Amino acid sequence: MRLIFATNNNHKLSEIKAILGERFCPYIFTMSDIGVSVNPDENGKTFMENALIKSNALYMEMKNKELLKDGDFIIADDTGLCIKHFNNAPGIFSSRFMGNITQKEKNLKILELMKDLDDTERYAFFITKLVVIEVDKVETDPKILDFEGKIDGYIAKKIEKTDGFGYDPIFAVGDYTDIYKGYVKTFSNLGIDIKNKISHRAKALLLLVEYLEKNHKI
Ligand code: ITT
Repeated sequence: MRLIFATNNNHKLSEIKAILGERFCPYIFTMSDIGVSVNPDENGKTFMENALIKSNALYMEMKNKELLKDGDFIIADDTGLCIKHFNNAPGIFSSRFMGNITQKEKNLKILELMKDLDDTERYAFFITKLVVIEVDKVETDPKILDFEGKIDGYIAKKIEKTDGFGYDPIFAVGDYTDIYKGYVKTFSNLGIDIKNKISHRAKALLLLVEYLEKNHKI
């Protein structure tokens, strides 16, 4: 079995490896391990469509180059932060949100736009959609599976720590009542080990693990 991840995001990849842990190490492959590279336009209208675009691009590339093997799983992760106050934006536009500015600038801009909001108006969630193309036998049509992970939280009022990636410094886990306790649990504050136990990505990957175990793939 090979679990081949269709991502160009190294932060994401290192989280995936840490979440799956040592047991899965021998089975995890990156695009560069396989010697291929795809970077399709993520022009779908949903997380599911974008994850399918990415996994299918890698599947087709490997098929055309005759690199597929029986027992391959081609996996894409499409993730986004959805903020209620912005009608669930940035959502599928999480990487393109606010155009060509740095992630730090994006995070600061979001805090600025939300600075007058009441604690109860700061709800947000992270969602990960995994689309998995299961190649049982190279010569037969593959199966398409999908798994989802979601975590509720809120947008913090200030950045205390910048560890992690993307929106980690401003997304806090839990609900706004935690704000009153003075304990803001942003993913950056919690640290990567805790994030990887509870995150949207961890939840989605654990469903994949359950599938692999149930079907005796591992
Ligand atoms: P690939 O499509 O190559 O996997 P990407 O960076 O485009 O990489 P996504 O579309 O899934 O991946 O994610 C969009 C952006 O959302 C990403 O660039 C980060 O800024 C942010 N993001 C994704 N996962 C995150 C996480 O766990 N914590 C914080 N921000 C995250």
